[in-house]
Amino acid sequence: MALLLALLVWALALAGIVFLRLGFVSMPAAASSAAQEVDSQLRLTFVATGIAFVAVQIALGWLAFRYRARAGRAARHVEGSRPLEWGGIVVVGAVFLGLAVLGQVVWAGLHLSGGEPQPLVVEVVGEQFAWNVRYPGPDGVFGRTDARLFDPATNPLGLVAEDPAAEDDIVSVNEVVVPVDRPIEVRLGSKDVLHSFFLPAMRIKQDTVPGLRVPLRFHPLRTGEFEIPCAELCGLGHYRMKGLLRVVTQEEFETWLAEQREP
Ligand SMILES: [Cu+2]
Repeated sequence: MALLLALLVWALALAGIVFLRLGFVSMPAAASSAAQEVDSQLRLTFVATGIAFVAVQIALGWLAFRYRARAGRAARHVEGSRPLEWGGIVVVGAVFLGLAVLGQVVWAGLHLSGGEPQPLVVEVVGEQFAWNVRYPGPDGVFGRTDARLFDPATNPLGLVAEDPAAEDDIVSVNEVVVPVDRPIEVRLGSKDVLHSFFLPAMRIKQDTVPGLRVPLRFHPLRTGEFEIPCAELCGLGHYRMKGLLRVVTQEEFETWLAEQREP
């Protein structure tokens, strides 16, 4: 019975490892430099916790077998060991703190540093249930907006027509187009409630908050189309709130921009 229990523990641990290794649960391929950093940190965490997991499962199975009840004598009672317990606390604590500090360094590099110089700036404003996307146009300046001018059909961002800087602004809905291999800064906002701008392939996610413009930076390394789901339950239509990020070549980007400028 004890041997069976030990074998079961080991079989379950092995099944878990095989399940992970075969890639039944895997993230979309990394598509930005930040994603690669996040993935290598995650890999480190998996390796550290994986080694601990295997060691604990082996020990668990072995102890279940070693201290089994035998005919004629009761299962052995173990008092515990102070040095062993303290050793465990120190080792586990050191591993967790070490991983936390390393992870924090990656996080700070992605979110707290000023980012790369001269990013392409795009504004993305969430609303129930769409992403409004705005480019500043040739002048590089976002024109003024006014919430009283919001019109879902003709002026979703409430651009002020009298402002010369607003004249060349380009607005699209649910489609963010950016050139590959260039730093991008998305300025996130919301018209109504909390939404969350999620780019799984870039490993970034940021809540959008009414009244705030929150910068989010990434650097796409390959072309392709990437879904931008809203990752914050924001109302009845939340399930259908998703945009598309298209990472294209510089030439394709310029062509697209020119097309958008035509009235
Ligand atoms: Cu939403």
